[in-house]
Amino acid sequence: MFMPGFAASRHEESSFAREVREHLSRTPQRELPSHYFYDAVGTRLFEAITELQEYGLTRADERLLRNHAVEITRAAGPPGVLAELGSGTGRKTRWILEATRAIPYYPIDLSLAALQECRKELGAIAPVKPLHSSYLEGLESVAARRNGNGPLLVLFLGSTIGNFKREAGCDFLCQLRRRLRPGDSLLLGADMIKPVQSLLSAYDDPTGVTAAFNLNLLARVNRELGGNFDLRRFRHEARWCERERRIEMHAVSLSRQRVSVSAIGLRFEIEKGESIWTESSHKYSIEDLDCLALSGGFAVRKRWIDPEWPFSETLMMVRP
Ligand code: AVJ
Repeated sequence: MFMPGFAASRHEESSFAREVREHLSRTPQRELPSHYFYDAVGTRLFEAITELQEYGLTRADERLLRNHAVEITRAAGPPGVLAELGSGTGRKTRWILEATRAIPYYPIDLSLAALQECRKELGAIAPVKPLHSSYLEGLESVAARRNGNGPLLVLFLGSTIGNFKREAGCDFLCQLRRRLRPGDSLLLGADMIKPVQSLLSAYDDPTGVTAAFNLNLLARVNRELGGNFDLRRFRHEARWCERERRIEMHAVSLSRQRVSVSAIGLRFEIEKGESIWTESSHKYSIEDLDCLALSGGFAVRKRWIDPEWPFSETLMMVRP
């Protein structure tokens, strides 16, 4: 297994410190970067979210992949190599792998535990070659090792693209495109625009699982960077931003209070009602996705949409 893991983990730690300092110091809106939600606690809380009645996103993604795996792989080439950005344990990818011959599968993720589980679960279906790295670095390694194995299919599922600001999502697709060649393809999972009330319930469920997921980011800063956030003096809030067509999650301060994060030498005061912005989940229309594909250097080949919870898988081919 290729896992230049330990150097990467140490690197990861210091970038956590750096990014937290930079984001918490932003004015007038303090922020925290959403990709740090997924420590051991956060990963479990996210798994619980995916089981919630109100949060249909992950089930819709899985339904589409399960029901259309054969069609997807056929339309993609069929592929000779599979890579997945942010694979986690690769649970959703089983059907795609079962629909292909035993082609090499490169799951790319920052969680070593998830990659190990992935290899254990899927190793019997295909040769699994975990890459412990960021998305683009991982894709770079895949490109370097693909040999003459035929077209590469890249999976970017779960509407992770939604966490990027629209402009950054577009840049990201261009970066991705640059590491691919004609004949390669990308399967992009994206959550669609839907009635605001159902989105607000999905991101502020009545059992409070999403609230715990959100506040765990403050808890992680406490645990790993010597922060003193008093979690009882913050509340979870999910907001719909109509202009940007996104759900925003915030941790709102319930009183004026002082916060310090000793490992990064940061102290600040936060007002009652002031928030720390922790996540954006952008929602897409069909036109948004067509436009994203085009400006990223891809041509849309085919699209599947779940009727129960509007969610889309868009298969796009690299344009020469
Ligand atoms: C895993 C990024 C797709 O934005 O819906 C779930 C994370 N945040 N509930 C999303 C999340 C709040 C999720 N993604």
